[in-house]
Amino acid sequence: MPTVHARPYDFPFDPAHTAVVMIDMQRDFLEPGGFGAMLGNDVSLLRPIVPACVRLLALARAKGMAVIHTQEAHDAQLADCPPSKRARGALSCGIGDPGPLGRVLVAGEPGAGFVPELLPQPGDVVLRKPGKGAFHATSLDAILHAQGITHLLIGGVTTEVCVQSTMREANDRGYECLLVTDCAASYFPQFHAAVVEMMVAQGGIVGWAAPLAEIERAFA
Ligand code: TIU
Repeated sequence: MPTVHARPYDFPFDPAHTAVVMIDMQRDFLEPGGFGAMLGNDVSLLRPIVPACVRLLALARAKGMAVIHTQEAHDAQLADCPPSKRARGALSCGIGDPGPLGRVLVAGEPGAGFVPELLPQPGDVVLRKPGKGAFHATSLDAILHAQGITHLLIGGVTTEVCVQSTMREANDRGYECLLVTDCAASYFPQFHAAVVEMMVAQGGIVGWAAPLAEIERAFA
């Protein structure tokens, strides 16, 4: 069985029961004019992980692991967007408003789409989610159960918001989770680093962490 030399200790996993979960690699978070930019962030900080994410997805497909892309987006009526979420930040151009990438964080708009390098391929699962955690108000748990998935390799953006929320939700549901450290990024590098430490502290209280090279090495 492939075993990743991870923190805080080795992470063995069966590819047939493992999914790569790629969190919210959307134009709204990575490109100027999207939701991340509206929040006042330097969105250029997220782009450097894209090549590693491409390699992780290619490895997953080559080794028979499930691939799940999550997408933070709301329906056109914003029926699944709590007013509290829409109001947060008091943005002049916020969720549902027309912006340079279409209506901000609305499904089907250009900004809600994935960055071109990471478009879903046939056989991948695409999961729209209204919250930060991918288990909240979605069928993710049922999808993983149906496919016999017990282990998750998690990447995407941003590390301390949707990635961390999802990893914590998954850990509480009994999934063994590894954060792929160079396939995740934050607008705040210090938050990314802190999350990695939080996940693996206390004997892996939330899970494991390792860079992509260690996952590739596990298959070598
Ligand atoms: N703002 C921020 O850092 N993240 C989000 O709003 N969503 C995700 O992390 N996907």
